[in-house]
Amino acid sequence: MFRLVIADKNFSSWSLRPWLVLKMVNEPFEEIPLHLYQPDTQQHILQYSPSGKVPVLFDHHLRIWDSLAICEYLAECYPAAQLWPREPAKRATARAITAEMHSGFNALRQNLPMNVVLQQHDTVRDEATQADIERISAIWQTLRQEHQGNGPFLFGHFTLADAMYAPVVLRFASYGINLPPLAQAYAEHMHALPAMQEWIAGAQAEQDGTQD
Ligand SMILES: N[C@@H](CCC(=O)N[C@@H](CS)C(=O)NCC(=O)O)C(=O)O
Repeated sequence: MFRLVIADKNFSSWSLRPWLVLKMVNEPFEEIPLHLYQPDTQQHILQYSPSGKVPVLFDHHLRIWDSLAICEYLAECYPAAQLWPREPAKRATARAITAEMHSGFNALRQNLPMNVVLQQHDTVRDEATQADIERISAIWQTLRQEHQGNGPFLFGHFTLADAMYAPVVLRFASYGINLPPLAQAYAEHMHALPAMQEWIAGAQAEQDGTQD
């Protein structure tokens, strides 16, 4: 059975991505939860992760750190799920927006950090954050326009691109970001997925202190 080391569901956007992929392919896995922002956080993470960051996936003796490397591995483990679109042009676009998320949107990350239980709709946004929001909104709107007929996800069916943007769906909900209609419908669909609801419930339980 896979073991996935993650951090707090309320805060750990990088953990959500591979966690969601495992849920979407219906693969049972053991979850190893760690806590961020504690004096011994780094020490605990280093017991599992050579980079000092989570998530980390264990498949028997194989250890994979970094959310995108884990997602890529899962795409290879589950070819039938088509976690990358089958068609090369679509796959290239999916990889481009995935890379854009993995390596960019720093202003959004810094200024609108994931905090699942937070509802703070009056945040003042600087120019760089607003530009990140507009770019993501345009990505979602354009892809949904193109793939409307093929299903509710960015490329019709669920792909790694949806997983990479899943934390942004939660951020936009927390900070009350307005989106154009197709992008908004996409965000609502993602938010309502049973796996996303499970993650949200986990974040709420952590914050209520009902879960360690
Ligand atoms: N590029 C890494 C980033 C992982 C990352 O920054 N994880 C955060 C939690 S969301 C972390 O481990 N922080 C702990 C620390 O820096 O002490 C990935 O994609 O997995």
